[in-house]
Amino acid sequence: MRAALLSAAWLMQLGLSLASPLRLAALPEEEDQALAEAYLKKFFGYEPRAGRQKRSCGPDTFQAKLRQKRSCGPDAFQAKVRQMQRSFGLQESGRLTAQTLAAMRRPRCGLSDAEEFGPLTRWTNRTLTYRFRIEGSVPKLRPSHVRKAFKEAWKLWTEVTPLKFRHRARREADIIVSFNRGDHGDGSSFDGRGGVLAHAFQPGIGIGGDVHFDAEEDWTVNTKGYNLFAVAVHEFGHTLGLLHSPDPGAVMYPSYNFVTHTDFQLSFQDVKDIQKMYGVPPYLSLKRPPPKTPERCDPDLAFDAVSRMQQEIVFFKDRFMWRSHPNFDDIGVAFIKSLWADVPSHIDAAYEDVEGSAMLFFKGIKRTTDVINRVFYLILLCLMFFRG
Ligand SMILES: [Ca+2]
Ligand SMILES: [Ca+2]
Ligand SMILES: [Zn+2]
Ligand SMILES: [Zn+2]
Repeated sequence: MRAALLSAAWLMQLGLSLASPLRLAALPEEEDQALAEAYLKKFFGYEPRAGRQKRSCGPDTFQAKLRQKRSCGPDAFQAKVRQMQRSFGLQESGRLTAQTLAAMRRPRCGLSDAEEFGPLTRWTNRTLTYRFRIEGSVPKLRPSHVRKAFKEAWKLWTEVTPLKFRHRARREADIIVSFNRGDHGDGSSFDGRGGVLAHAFQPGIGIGGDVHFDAEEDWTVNTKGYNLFAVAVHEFGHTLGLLHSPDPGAVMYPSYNFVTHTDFQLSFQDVKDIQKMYGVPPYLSLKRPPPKTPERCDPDLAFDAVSRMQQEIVFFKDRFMWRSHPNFDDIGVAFIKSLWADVPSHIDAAYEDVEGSAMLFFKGIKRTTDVINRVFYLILLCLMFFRG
């Protein structure tokens, strides 16, 4: 009985895994190419060949031909794909792999990854003021829920810096947070449901530091739709001056990580980056240390668990899983919670129940000298061995 209390198991039906990013590669190639071109144009400053030819592909000199090849030819497309892959921490192949296309399909922040920001800008004040300006309606969300989500999002940043935020109901403020639709006058139109969810401006006067959320999204305060708190944490990072991070565990990754509220925290990289700009707070009161993202190629990396899942082999470590599919040569990293919201991080074992089309996860077996626990652990291992 005691051993059972120390351990917890999660049984997850595999139907969910069919929504995996790897299936996306089955779509027709032209569709993928069109998606990639539109994406790279929007976020990485890619100029497709047809548009370029009229303007710059004229002179017949060697240098002009070389320039033309670089900016107009397939090399330019591949270079942009590589740049995009670098931004997302993917393998830089320059090819539209399944993982690359999956990353392009994820809802994301509207900030371009190709913009030249120059030196990082930061606020000189340590106390910043913010205010909401709600233009139009925010579907389904009560103003009190909106305020709470924003307050909690600020808190993650103030916990690790000497910064303070003060809410202002009426007077002007450093940071104006608003919900906007379509073209809202700043040259970066919103695109309706999905795609770009929000964008923010770097520190500065006027529009500087302001945050805009696409009012047409299905904003929520839970795991359905798009969690306002999760998106706000990322956008507030930009408001403070942070750029995107290629670390898939970072809040500042270009696409959002939607995990449950209680599991949401800044990563080691986020904290390092923000403290580089603003320093450390007088008292550090973090309940949990900010998690580092494991490096796939770290020679000292030991996985928490490895299991088959249909055709794939899945490697688990901390909050993450890597999925290796026999038909694709790139291995995708994802949060375990992105597929199974109830499965905790740092699991002890996982196995696929082929007959039941389910995955079983185990966590919480204490590896101590406690005999009962050891026996229970062995039972679990045997179960895995014979049924797997
Ligand atoms: Ca949108
Ligand atoms: Ca402002
Ligand atoms: Zn962003
Ligand atoms: Zn805007």
